[in-house]
Amino acid sequence: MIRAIQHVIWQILILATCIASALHIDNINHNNVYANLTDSFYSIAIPTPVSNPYLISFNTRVANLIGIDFTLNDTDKMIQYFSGNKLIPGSKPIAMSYSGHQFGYYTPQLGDGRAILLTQIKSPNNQTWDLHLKGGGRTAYSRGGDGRAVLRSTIREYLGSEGVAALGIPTTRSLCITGTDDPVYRENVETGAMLIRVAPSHIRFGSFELQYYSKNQYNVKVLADHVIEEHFSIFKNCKNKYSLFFEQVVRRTAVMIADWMSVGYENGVMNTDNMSILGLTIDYGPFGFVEEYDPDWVVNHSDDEGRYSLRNQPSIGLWNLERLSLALSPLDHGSGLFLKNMTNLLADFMNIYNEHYYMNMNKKLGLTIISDYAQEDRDLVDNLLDAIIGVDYTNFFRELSSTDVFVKNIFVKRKEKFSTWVESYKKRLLKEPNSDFEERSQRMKKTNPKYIPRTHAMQTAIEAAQSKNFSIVNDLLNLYQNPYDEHPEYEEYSLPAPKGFKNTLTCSS
Ligand SMILES: *[C@@H]1O[C@H](CO)[C@@H](O)[C@H](O)[C@H]1NC(C)=O
Ligand SMILES: *[C@@H]1O[C@H](CO)[C@@H](O)[C@H](O)[C@H]1NC(C)=O
Ligand SMILES: *[C@@H]1O[C@H](CO)[C@@H](O)[C@H](O)[C@H]1NC(C)=O
Ligand SMILES: *[C@@H]1O[C@H](CO)[C@@H](O)[C@H](O)[C@H]1NC(C)=O
Ligand SMILES: *[C@@H]1O[C@H](CO)[C@@H](O)[C@H](O)[C@H]1NC(C)=O
Ligand SMILES: *[C@@H]1O[C@H](CO)[C@@H](O)[C@H](O)[C@H]1NC(C)=O
Ligand SMILES: CC(=O)N[C@H]1CO[C@H](CO)[C@@H](O)[C@@H]1O
Repeated sequence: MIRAIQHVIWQILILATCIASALHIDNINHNNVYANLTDSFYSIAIPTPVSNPYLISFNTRVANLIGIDFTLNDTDKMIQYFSGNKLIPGSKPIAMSYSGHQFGYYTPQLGDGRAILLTQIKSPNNQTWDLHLKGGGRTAYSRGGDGRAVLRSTIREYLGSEGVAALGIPTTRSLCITGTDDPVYRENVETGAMLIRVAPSHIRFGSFELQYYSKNQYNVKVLADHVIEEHFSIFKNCKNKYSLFFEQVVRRTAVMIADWMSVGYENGVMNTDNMSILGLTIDYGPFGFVEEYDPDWVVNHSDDEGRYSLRNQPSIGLWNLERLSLALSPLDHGSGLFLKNMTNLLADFMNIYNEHYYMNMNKKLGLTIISDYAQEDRDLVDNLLDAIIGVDYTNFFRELSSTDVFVKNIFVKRKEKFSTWVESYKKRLLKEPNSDFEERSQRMKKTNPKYIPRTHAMQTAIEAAQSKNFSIVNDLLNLYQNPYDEHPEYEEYSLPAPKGFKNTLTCSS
């Protein structure tokens, strides 16, 4: 009887937590399930304090997403927690271990060299979130590095990940940036900063590879079971759970890359340790959005062979999934059936990719009747991309959304190819239930963004932030979080890089 009453009270309490929209940081529900694995999967890592940390930008959208609340009074506390100077009571900070294929070659020991998983929390709606501190100092995997991050790369990740999220693409998120005046020594002396990265999990393909190549087959199973339990729990009692899990990874990876390709996003470092097991865009390094459209564009100037060029992303995604399937092969237990299933699932990757990619692209063209396999609709996309080589990718589609192309010209370099395309577009639109331009334009403006994180615009924000003016960082955050709105007062940030803008991305971050 008493137990029953207790149960009711407990239920009411839980209900109250659900109604309360957010938890105060000190009352957060920690849910350190990853740290509950054995230390083959991580090393304990305590952040190294910095002097006089200050807040650079705070993203309330992500705070709401993960259900934590800060009253203004708590700014100081928040800065202490999120710079790594103090630990949120109940945290279990660790650096995750992994290995991976870098530029095609296996590297045995990688791991979080400048990131620390501070804690995992459970939001009021029961979703688990990793709070990852980037730039928090040395870990067991830092090798020669200092474990710090520079303001420059931190702002790029903050704005980049929020922009990618707002375009509807699965990605890790960014909660806030804090700064310090402690110098960080790179090629030059730079300003240091700390980023709080947030995701349901930071487990990578490389997390599995590390166990596989250390010949620890049991741990491959432990990690797979962990991921299934935490992220694919509907499969956990199925006999073929590993096949179902692998199918999800294949599908999510294909969809993520199709999304990248339709907005012209280039990841830049698709090493297997930079691939999320949940199909999230992760590790914003030399990433970028193509401006003058060129399928062979390579954002990393030192990637001479163009391994990670725009057009190579789908095939590299598949190559990475093949490496993952090898790492998962011990789960087969000798029957050959799981291996066979993985082979079949990999064989389906390009179909899933193409289906999703052409669906996205057909939407960008304002089509509503979308048939995955209509060759005519795929040709319409391919022929257009061939015609717009050399013009700004994002602005072209935005212009196509606002200009009636049958009435007024849009500037392209390949005029003849484009006018042939316009004729085929006109013909295709006749099949739509409504060929009215205004109606199509409204729809297209909700799928063709005006504002995407452009390297030169972010550079402006970085330079201002280096002189302690954070207003442009916050302005750009707002623009990239609302990429389909006009914001006429910010027009300049929708423009391509000015002639002569030198992309000064370097390897150091
Ligand atoms: C960690 O493992 C212990 C022992 O199995 C268990 O009691 C506890 O609930 C686990 N914690 C989490 C957060 O899963
Ligand atoms: C916030 O600070 C003000 C003044 O310092 C104080 O009066 C108020 O009670 C504080 N509020 C909370 C929620 O702590
Ligand atoms: C959260 O999980 C608890 C138990 O695990 C459950 O009782 C509760 O209904 C869940 N709340 C929501 C909002 O899903
Ligand atoms: C392989 O896939 C088939 C078809 O989906 C399924 O019935 C079978 O259980 C899977 N086998 C394994 C070992 O996962
Ligand atoms: C760019 O590519 C080069 C050559 O493959 C590689 O060594 C370097 O690490 C890459 N840069 C970044 C920032 O990933
Ligand atoms: C910060 O930069 C913005 C944009 O350039 C400018 O309008 C503002 O006045 C600057 N703020 C300060 C305090 O200098
Ligand atoms: C941006 C980023 O974090 N990229 C990482 C990708 O993986 C390589 C190792 O393969 C790291 O060195 C990069 O830092």
